[in-house]
Amino acid sequence: MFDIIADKLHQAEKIVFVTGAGISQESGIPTFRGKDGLWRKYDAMKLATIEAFYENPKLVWEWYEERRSNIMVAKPNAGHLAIAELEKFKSVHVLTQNIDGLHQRAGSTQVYELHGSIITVKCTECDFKDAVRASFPDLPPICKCGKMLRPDVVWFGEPLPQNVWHAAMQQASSCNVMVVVGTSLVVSPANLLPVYAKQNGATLVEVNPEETLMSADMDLSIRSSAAKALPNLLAIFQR
Ligand code: BV8
Ligand code: ZN
Repeated sequence: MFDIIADKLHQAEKIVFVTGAGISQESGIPTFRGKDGLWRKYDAMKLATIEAFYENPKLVWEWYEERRSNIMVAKPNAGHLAIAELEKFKSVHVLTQNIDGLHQRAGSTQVYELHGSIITVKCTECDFKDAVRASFPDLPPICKCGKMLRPDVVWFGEPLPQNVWHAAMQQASSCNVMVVVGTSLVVSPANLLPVYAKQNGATLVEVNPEETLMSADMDLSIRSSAAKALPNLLAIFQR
């Protein structure tokens, strides 16, 4: 299996990775739906929405601050590093649903953050936007203009950043191999990206210890974790 995929990677002009919470799981960041899932303790469907934010900005901010502090101490794992390493040999674009910035910290340079970033905060009113790595003393944090700051993430019911989404669709529709890692493909429109790739004749590879909604559409599925499977794949690719 790994040999076949490594071969496909060798033949490919362009390789696209679509990643979700599962690739950061081995960096100690809980996924959404897993047993330790974020959505167990909190109902993210309720909290990751603009309504929840305006209803109870302090609670939503407490949730993000807890996640941000966890993400700040997390390290990219062997899965993130293998994707970054592959960039030395091939054109690699990473379309990630994650907001943790770990692909960039692993060294990947073509990363599209479909759902924004927890590192960046923006104003709910003016055009202030900046990366903030320190934790905020008071929640919700207030902008210089007097209005509330919010995490620069895409909440449910909010559109994805148009420029990022169009670029991601473009990459998905023009790649030869798409590797879907650590995502349950529940959330739309990100879950359409493998459909675009398939429509354009790409080889679809899935890396996930469990079945997903699109496992039946995958050309090849590696039932393993990202931090195990991706370095193995890279080692065989480099032989
Ligand atoms: C939009 C940022 C339109 C915030 C996120 C019904 C009602 C309401 C809405 C909808 C509805 N039906 C559809 C919708 C649309 C909605 C949606 O898809 N809802 C779902 C829940 C049904 N989507 C939206 O609202 C999107 N916007 O559609 O806008 C629009 C257009 C124009 C104008 C106005 C509006 C916005 C969606 C973005 C939401 N924000 N994140 C934050 O993080 O706090 S989504 C968030 O959840 C993540 O970003 C990610 O995308 C998603 C979680 O999914 P995964 O990453 O897949 O994680 P999950 O835990 O599910 O799975 C982990 C996988 O990893 C598993 O398969 C597991 O087996 C595997 N795994 C575990 N360990 C490992 C592993 N794999 C490898 N290695 C391991 N070690
Ligand atoms: Zn402001």
